[in-house]
Amino acid sequence: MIFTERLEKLKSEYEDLISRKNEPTEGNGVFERYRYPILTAAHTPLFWRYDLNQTTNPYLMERFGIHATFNSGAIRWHDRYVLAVRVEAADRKSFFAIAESPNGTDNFRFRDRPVTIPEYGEPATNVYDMRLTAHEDGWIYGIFCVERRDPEAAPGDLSAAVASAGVVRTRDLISWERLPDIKSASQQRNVVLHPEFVKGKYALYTRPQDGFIDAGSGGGIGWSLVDDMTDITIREEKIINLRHYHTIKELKNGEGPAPIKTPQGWLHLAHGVRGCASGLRYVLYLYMTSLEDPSEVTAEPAGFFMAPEDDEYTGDVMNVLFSNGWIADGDGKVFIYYASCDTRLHVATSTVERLVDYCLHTKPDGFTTSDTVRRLNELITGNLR
Ligand code: BGC
Ligand code: BMA
Repeated sequence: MIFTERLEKLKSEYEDLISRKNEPTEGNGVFERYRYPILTAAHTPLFWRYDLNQTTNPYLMERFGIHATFNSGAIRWHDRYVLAVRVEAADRKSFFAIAESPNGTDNFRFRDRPVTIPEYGEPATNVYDMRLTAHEDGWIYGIFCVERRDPEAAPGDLSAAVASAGVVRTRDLISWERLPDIKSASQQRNVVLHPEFVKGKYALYTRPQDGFIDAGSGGGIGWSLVDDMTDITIREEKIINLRHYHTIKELKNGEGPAPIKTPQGWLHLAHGVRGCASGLRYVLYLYMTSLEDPSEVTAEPAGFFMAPEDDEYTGDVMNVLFSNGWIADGDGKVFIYYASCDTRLHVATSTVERLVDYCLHTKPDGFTTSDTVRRLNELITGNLR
């Protein structure tokens, strides 16, 4: 009896949560946040977490812990907003699962099963942060981080790991073909495929790094042209968006989702990381590159575009906003899918026009405090005239 009653209660609470209407909050003119996160661990189906058979689970206990739902790739697919979500189980392993919504801001539902990604080589200890790109060659590619323990780690060092980039492709977001991992002289995280051919080649945003955590001499977001997605070796890598002392991206930065094409140039969303007493602080920033040469930066507003606010500060990994998915609709509306603290997934909305206006009319960082004061005074002078 208790079993049946609890199950009914769980089911009705779950349906209420999944079908809850979301609403935008007053924004700063650049974008609007939404009242509720769009996906949390509680949004994963009950039949992922509970054994629903009274004989084998008389106490109706959770048998499989889901810890978090975050950093998701995003794509518009027919009339649906589709996310490839990083779902993390209680055992710290993450995997991908597809969730879809009819309107992009609420009613996201997970498909019945997570995505099965075939292994390539040594089985991965963990996979995460898939970027989805609908390429002009007709395939949808997913590039994600593959993490394995460092085979050269000292016996007592259980943290040393190696990050590389895994590649899958699909035509229907149902069956996924695994392609060889990307070969690169350095470790790689945050590798993203540009949606168009450039000089007849596939173009990749990369993020070379010296160690597993440290970007080290890897100066920032890289750019590399390759011939064939089924056999990628990163040979030449040029750094197109550099890290910089005393900025929001002093320690690390990385491309978010694939850029959006606009009449004024490619619009990019990225994350920047700095160190502070409480650890690493991750924020989001925007920049633009040229249509003729997508590796040439044409605009970059100073500072962050989005940083954690209120509840977004708290979670598994504090002080983190991260995004690897956004969708631009035909009418110019943009849905930015961002996660807070490696815990939950949110949406913010804007338009291509507003984001481009923000990029072109927000002054770049001058790298000194007196330049910041000069920019502020310029604005004040205009307003007080
Ligand atoms: C975590 C990632 C994190 C990375 C670097 C991995 O083990 O799963 O979320 O970005 O370490 O800190
Ligand atoms: C990383 C990313 C994300 C994560 C962030 C904060 O470097 O790749 O997966 O959100 O750290 O933990």
